[in-house]
Amino acid sequence: MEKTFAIIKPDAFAAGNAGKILQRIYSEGFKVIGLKKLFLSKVEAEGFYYVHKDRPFFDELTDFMSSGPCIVMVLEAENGIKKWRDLMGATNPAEAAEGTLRKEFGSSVGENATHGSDAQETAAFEVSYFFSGLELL
Ligand code: FUP
Repeated sequence: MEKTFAIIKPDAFAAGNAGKILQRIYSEGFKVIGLKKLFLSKVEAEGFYYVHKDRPFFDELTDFMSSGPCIVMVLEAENGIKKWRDLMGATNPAEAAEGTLRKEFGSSVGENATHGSDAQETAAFEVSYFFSGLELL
């Protein structure tokens, strides 16, 4: 079993799609190990996305991620990192496959409904950025 870190982003939360996304998470066979609602500050969003700090979209991305509440989660499944990224679909919802979360709930490359770790190292950083060990029992 492998853990990954996931976010239901502010666009999806504000649109009332958190329940439908959680339904998909369970029906696809993930175990939800950790879950909480947060309203990130700009500084907290910048710390989370620091790997993108030199990218042209960094300011827009961190403004968006701090624009409203989101749900952060730790998910577990066999091959969980890839499994969750496959369920999310391509970064740009316009390019995401039918049946993926970003296709169904995303509206643009920035406002794309969900986040998922892309590798084991990033998953470890992202889980520990938001959750303590006690929250993952
Ligand atoms: P992903 O791993 O699919 O979330 O995509 P990236 O790591 O490439 O990008 C992280 C986030 O930056 C995306 F979810 C949305 C945002 N982004 C933009 O806003 N504009 C871009 O051109 C690329 C990414």
